[in-house]
Amino acid sequence: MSSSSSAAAAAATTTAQHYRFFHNEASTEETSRILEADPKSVEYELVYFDFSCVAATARYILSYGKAKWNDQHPKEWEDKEEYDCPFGVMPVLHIKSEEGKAMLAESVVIDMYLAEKFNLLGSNRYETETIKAFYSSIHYLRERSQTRVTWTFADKRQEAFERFMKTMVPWWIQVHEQHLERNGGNGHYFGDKVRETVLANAEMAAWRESEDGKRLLEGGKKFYSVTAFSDKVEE
Ligand SMILES: N[C@@H](CCC(=O)N[C@@H](CS)C(=O)NCC(=O)O)C(=O)O
Repeated sequence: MSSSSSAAAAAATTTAQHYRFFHNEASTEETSRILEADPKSVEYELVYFDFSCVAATARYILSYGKAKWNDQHPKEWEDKEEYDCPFGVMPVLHIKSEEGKAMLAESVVIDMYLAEKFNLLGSNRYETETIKAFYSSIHYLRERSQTRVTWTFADKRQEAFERFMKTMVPWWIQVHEQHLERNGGNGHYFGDKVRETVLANAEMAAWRESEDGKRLLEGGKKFYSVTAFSDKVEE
């Protein structure tokens, strides 16, 4: 091996050691049993920043499901916690049972997992896959707004925002309104089994109104204020 390729290999090993892998001491079957356990028999720990954003849905579902859960906010992200995540980003969900601990990464996976655990993913395979499709389409709009508007060059942000609002958003709304109408205009995308709306759900409303819920929402506003149009940046 040449000295440059051995240096590259050493660097790759160092980087790899920084990130947590999905493998643990337990077998995949043992870990899977933790994931399959009754949600009432486990405790959840959601690791994410001190604001809402991509962890918001998971927190709502955990509240909805009256789960035993807590929020963990990394305090020394740059130095350490980053490396406790498989991909160096959060959220990460820990599921703790008497049998041990399992970890899930990626918000989409966490949200789907929790939705299924708390019976929010329909009652047959077709409903499940359709609900997932709506979720993905909503995620797509969020992802596009983040990459095209929020985290673009500061001097291009206003233009990017106007373009996004004039083209992408009306198109997306039109498509989704068609789905809502096609479902009979009952306020739901698909089916009519769950008639209560998110904000009318007592557990989710309580979470939203709690000190923690309000603090996390405010945290998001503060965090994203750095992406305000330059003449409106809050000091
Ligand atoms: N694909 C990931 C993306 C998550 C993500 O972007 N997380 C950001 C916060 S919103 C993060 O952890 N950033 C850490 C960093 O950039 O150092 C998911 O959906 O879970």
